[in-house]
Amino acid sequence: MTLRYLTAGETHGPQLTAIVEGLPSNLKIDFDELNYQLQRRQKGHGRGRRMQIEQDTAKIVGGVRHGRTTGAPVAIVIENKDWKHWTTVMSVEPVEGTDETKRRVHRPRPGHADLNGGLKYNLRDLRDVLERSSARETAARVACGALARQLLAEFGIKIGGQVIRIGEIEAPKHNLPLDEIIRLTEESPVRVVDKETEAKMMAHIDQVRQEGDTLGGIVECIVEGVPVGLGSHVQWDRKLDGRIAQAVLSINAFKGCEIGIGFEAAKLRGSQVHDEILYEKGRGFYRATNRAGGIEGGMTTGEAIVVRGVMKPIPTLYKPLRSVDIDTKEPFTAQVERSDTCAVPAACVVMEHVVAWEVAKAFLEKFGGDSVEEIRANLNNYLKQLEAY
Ligand code: EPS
Repeated sequence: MTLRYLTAGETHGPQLTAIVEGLPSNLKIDFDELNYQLQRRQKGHGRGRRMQIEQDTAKIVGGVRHGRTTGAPVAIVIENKDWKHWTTVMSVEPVEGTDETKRRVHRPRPGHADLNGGLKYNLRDLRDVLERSSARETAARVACGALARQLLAEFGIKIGGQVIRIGEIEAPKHNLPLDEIIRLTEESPVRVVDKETEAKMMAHIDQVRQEGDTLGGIVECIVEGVPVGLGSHVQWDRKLDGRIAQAVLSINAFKGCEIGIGFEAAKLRGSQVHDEILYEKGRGFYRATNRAGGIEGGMTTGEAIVVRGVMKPIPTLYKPLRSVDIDTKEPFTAQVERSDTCAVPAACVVMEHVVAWEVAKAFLEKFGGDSVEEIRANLNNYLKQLEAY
């Protein structure tokens, strides 16, 4: 059985729920680290008032005993603190009341799932769609990814992320080591390493917020310490780059994904793109550069995995866009809703976790065992094989 997870829950419902299956037994769970990752996702300049209400903490209600996984499915619950304001609107039981008291939504917001979801599921209250399509769900995904991250950490695999662009402001290129990137971005409200860029991005967000508009951006995730050979070239759905891209594009509002130099490769020559192969005794094979972003032929090369994702600006705008009422079929300009102006720094944390998940899944496919000890033995055996190659 491969690693898998499901999430359930609505943004203004009582809680988010996740079930993770396929984690080995005897993985020591660091509860503080798990909640630390959830808190990281809540931060960032440009978030709205909702984040002042929520204080995400993961309650594990299955699969962990005395601080260690047992091999059983791990069940996680994250409470929505905002729920107390929505008990009638989000009641599971039928309630009496008007459209107003139930806060029925009949005016689809452009750029959201509202209209497509209403048409597809034959729902005349678009709240049924928007409650689930909300990016609130990414809290549950970060919790699942945080467990994958702890599994990877057990085997020396480390993950970090940084914001590359917010709207018009792009961060300058740098060659800082991953530990430095992690340290510096953690101190930054927009998750960039450079203070000058940070100030420009924050001012840009403030300006755009005043104009009633929103901003997107580009985020990058780096995974270090990955052994060569995760994923496979032999079948389309086993290629790790394809699987990572699927995970990244599944994050709310993500419209693009690239690995390594990605889209830049289109304008360069082959000699400027491919990474030369070198060999050193003790170190083994390695690449002179890492433009491939750690993946060639659908498999890890042993260099760092570098993934970028593009997030579109949040579609809930204070500046109205045209839409059509599903009852009257009359045009209207969208009403004001509470929202974030920019959630790119939070999306960076989400991306780290969905990528961690895919890497952990590929890791378990290669070294799979039912306990951490069995996996370690399999990994060590493989590393010996690589040494002798
Ligand atoms: C979201 C809208 C806002 C965000 C929310 C995602 O929530 P609300 O409608 O309650 O103001 O705050 O993000 C989160 C709650 C979260 O935890 O990230 C949306 O429409 O996607």
